[in-house]
Amino acid sequence: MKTLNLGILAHVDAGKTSLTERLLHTAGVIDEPGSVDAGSTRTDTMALERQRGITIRSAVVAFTVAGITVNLIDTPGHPDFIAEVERVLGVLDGAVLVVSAVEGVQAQTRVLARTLHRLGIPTLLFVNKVDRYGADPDAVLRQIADRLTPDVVALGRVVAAGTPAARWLPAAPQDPDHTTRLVDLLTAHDDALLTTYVRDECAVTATRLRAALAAQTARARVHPVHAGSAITGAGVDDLLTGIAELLPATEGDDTAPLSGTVFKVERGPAGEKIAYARIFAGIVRVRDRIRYRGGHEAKVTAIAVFADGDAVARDAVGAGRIARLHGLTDVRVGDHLGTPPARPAGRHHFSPPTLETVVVPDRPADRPAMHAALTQLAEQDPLINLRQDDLRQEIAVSLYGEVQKEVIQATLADEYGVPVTFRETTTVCVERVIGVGAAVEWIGKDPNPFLGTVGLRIEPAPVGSGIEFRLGIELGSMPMAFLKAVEETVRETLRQGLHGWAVLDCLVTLTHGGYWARQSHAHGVFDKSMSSTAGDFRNLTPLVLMTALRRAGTRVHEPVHRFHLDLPADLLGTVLPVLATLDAVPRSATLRGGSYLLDGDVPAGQVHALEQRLPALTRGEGTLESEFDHHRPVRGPVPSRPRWDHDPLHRKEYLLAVARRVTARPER
Ligand SMILES: Nc1nc2c(ncn2[C@@H]2O[C@H](COP(=O)(O)OP(=O)(O)OP(=O)(O)O)[C@@H](O)[C@H]2O)c(=O)[nH]1
Ligand SMILES: [Mg+2]
Repeated sequence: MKTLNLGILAHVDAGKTSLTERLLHTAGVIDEPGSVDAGSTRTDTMALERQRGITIRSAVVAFTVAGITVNLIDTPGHPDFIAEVERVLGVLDGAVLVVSAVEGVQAQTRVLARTLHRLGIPTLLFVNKVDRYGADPDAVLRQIADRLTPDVVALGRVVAAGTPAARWLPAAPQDPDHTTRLVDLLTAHDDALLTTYVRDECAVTATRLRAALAAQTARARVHPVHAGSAITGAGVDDLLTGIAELLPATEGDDTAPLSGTVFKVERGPAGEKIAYARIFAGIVRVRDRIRYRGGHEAKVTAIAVFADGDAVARDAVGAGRIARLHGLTDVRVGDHLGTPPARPAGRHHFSPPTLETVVVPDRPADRPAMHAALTQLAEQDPLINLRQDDLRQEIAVSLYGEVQKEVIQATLADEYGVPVTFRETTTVCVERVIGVGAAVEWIGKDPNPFLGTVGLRIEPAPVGSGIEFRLGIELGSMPMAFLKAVEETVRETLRQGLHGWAVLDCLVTLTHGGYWARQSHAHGVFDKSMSSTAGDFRNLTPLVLMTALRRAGTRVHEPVHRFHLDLPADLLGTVLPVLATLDAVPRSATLRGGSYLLDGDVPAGQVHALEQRLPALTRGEGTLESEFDHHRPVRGPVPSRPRWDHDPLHRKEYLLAVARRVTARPER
């Protein structure tokens, strides 16, 4: 049986969870669609999700349509939970991008559309909420073409938009206008179709066009647009047909070696780990031992797959499917099972968190429990970083925003029984290398306390290029283990630059390398005082690199968000001076109807303040959206971050070795 792993993505509140319910209902899995407002949906199951009416975690439900098993992944739309979207992207065969017919294309819609496009994920668009007052599906379609992609085609139209009686009328296959629109779009990407059409228009039948549409949708070249309402059900049956006919369901190869990806890790009632994995190839059976992440291996103790709205226990799960696997004790989000899949997980698709806060337990005795709980949460959320400072007994988490902070607080209190508060939220800056710097320490030459020669040069690299490590010495001139130790330590060291912030985008070249080969005494005992080890390189590299970095110099940059502010036109004069006090810089202002649309830049650290002031400033009528855009050099005093305990420069071995340096080293 074919499977389609389908993500439902959208800006917050566009109606993803409601649409998921409606699709389950239309597919015949549930008698009555649940309601977000009543807290009765299949996918918003956390207490917090039900209380707040927002999705926090992604969830999987399945139904069958036209002989295809569709695993539907409902994702959260709030930008604070983008990590949840991030990790499902790698397992999708297709997506439905939902756009509200009232609010139109929103900030997160653009972020998601860009990412889906970059990853080449076949995507249908669904213009939802056509029944709501103010819905304007035609205007939204124009916005989609203007702001998301011109390669879209509506497969029908809405009548009585903005009323509860709104309906979706699918275009008739022979409708000449519709045919012209389809031909225009499809021939732009398909020369064979164009040639046939030019020779004989009649040869391009409606069936042929539909097949061409499916083929180009599968290649993510074009995006069919449906519209309707998750609440009244208008247009949802036609969307279901589109999902089955236009998106590429797969039939994986069960006989191939196992290859899968873990995209979600949950804890069961007894605290055991449950991994959600997409199996790309091969088959997993209960009691199979499977390999994942480096050398880890574990036995699968139970398997469940998704079917007809439920998770059902199975003895095995085959290629193409999504399964819940029990028994993989050390598993983490992003782990590959068996052979790594053809589609590499690669870099993160969205920008990393730009805020950070120190978490403080209300009861000091809860510190170990809080630490364990936060570690578990970070495991479930690969974009959350924990930074721990043993000296100060503090732990900090990185954050996307204030809502995520509230969720962490509620989760710690409700699920782990650990009430906490947060210190003030601070901005996470970065450092960029500004010049070229080099340094070298020679083996056996003071003040180098380690048995190794390391020379490094550091220089700036283009924005977004990451940290590149190059060998400026012959590959064979040092054992591989030592080279690896240097490279790994370079990357670790650059997590904290001269001011304590992560250093981005630079090229580091190993210019010198040397070691003393393994030496033994006559009686065969390894003599550490005469033989280089990987540890020497791990300890020496930070010293050399930091000296080189100091010579190169860095500049601290702060994260800047692009904001989109919609406010009543008469208030522009009141709002502009406030923006200035928050260091927000408007880039453009467009008058649309009775309101101004302001686009501009605002430092990430001021977004929350702006959000808080907005209701009072705009009589509650203003709306603000923002997303991370770029880093810019900090103006004014340079913020620095205290160095944390994983800092290689503070490592115990290093301090011990330096101490040893002052005592005599054995003569060679
Ligand atoms: N009138 C109308 N209301 C809708 C429709 N779809 C969703 N809603 C309402 O819009 C609100 C948000 O719906 P959700 O389904 O939770 O939206 P979501 O996209 O899942 O939201 P997040 O997961 O939090 O990003 C709820 O109050 C729904 O009842 C629709 O088609 N018509
Ligand atoms: Mg939702």
